[in-house]
Amino acid sequence: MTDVLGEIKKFFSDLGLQLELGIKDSNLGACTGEWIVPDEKKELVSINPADGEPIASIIQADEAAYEKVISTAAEAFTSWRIVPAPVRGEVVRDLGNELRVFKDPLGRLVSLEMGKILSEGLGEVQEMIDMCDFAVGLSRQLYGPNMPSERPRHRMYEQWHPLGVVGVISAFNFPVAVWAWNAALAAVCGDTVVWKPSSDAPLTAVAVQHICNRVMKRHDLHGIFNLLIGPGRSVGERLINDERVPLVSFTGSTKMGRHVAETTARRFGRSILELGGNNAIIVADDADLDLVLRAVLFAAVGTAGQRCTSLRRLFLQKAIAPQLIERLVKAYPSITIGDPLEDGVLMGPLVNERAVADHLAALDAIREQGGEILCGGGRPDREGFFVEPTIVKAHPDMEIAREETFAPILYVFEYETFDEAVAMHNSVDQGLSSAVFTESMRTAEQFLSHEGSDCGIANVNIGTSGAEIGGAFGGEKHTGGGREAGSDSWKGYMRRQTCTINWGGELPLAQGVKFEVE
Ligand code: UN1
Repeated sequence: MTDVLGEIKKFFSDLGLQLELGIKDSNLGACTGEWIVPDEKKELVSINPADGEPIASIIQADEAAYEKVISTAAEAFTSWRIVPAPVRGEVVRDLGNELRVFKDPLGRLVSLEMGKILSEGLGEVQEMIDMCDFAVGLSRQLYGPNMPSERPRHRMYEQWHPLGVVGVISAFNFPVAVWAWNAALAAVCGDTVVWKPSSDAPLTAVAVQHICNRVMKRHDLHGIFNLLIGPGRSVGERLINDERVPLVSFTGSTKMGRHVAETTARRFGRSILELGGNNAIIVADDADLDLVLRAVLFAAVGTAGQRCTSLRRLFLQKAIAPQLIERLVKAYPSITIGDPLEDGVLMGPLVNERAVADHLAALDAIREQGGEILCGGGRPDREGFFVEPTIVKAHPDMEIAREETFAPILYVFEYETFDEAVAMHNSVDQGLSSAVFTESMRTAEQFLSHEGSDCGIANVNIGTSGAEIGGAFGGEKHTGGGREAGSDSWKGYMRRQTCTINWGGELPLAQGVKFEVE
């Protein structure tokens, strides 16, 4: 453990930051390329969730730092938008290459600070790199279509323009990858980015900002990637209310997302929302149960159940339910829980004490509502914010199973007909990720059809989590409807313009309207 911290400290000091506790002018939370020292020194201590001990502290942004960051980002936009998109792509290429250099220490820092196992910490940095690569290609493909005009000697087409300053409010569970989903796209689209990361993961954000600064310096750029660390109720609130920020991309709870949506909409700003999920797998009686077992373990227990895409509900056809439940209940206790940076550990801690309290409160609700805890349920006797992964035999009337508890709790339901399973599956408020396990083409296609899953993501013989960046990521209903990362998500970061050009000598009106002045 000490070694790992030493290594990470070295990584930070190589970047020019002393990773220490206490108020230090080197540990700052606001940056435009230059770090901003606020007058008011409000400390934020980052805690290692694996032992509850402080790692280092930073000074949070105050109001003056906020102003400096937003005005710099707005100013930088006026010149960044003029840079041709493929040239912007070159800058993002360089960022991806720099992330390759720092993949290992940054991945370790992610694990240290928020508790996901190292393989997932490294995977998260890989997701950032993939996103940069994707954005580089995209920088030559920001296409708009052209349409045949109904009028002679007229031409119609659509083009996409940069939007402005994009606010990115990210969550602790993917502390750096979700920033990259937004930032890499926004940057090639010609926008500038202001990032308010989660207060549970400030150090990873500071590290990423240092990496951005190195790259930006090489290109003699300033104010494209900006950082603002501070509480949601001050920094976040200002950001969502700020008319200079035409788009806010928010990842977090449905409750906060509703507030972000309402606030941005009131000022005719835009929001991209990635909110709660209540993801499920339906297992048909013809499924390959070996595949199911592996998929369920990763989706339900991976990241300690703290992905938006984590598996929370499992619908089992009655005929195969007993044997699958038996195999799951046998497999769960063999999952090694412990320090996420240690080899062989599959599940680290939850992010903080409040998350543990939420897990325990959900267990109380489960017992009250008639759920049967088949395994887990407790809190291991060790330091840090650990809980046991839990399987619950649930029934459709359990209210608690309709909520997203950000913890490794899996609700298992039985069903008879596939239609009944789909109805139960779709009966919750959230609509992020979903999957079916079956060997039947008919069952799989029904699940993927409009009569099937109502989610933004629908998989066959793959778990609910671990999506690739190439697809658009997001969900329906109370998940907020936003789309980030791949496919045509980039359109959310630009403004569309429809252009009609008359190159003839007449002025015909559309729809055959005549308006002749004698
Ligand atoms: C999230 O939990 O907010 O599909 C994002 C996945 C990851 C992203 C999760 N690629 O599980």
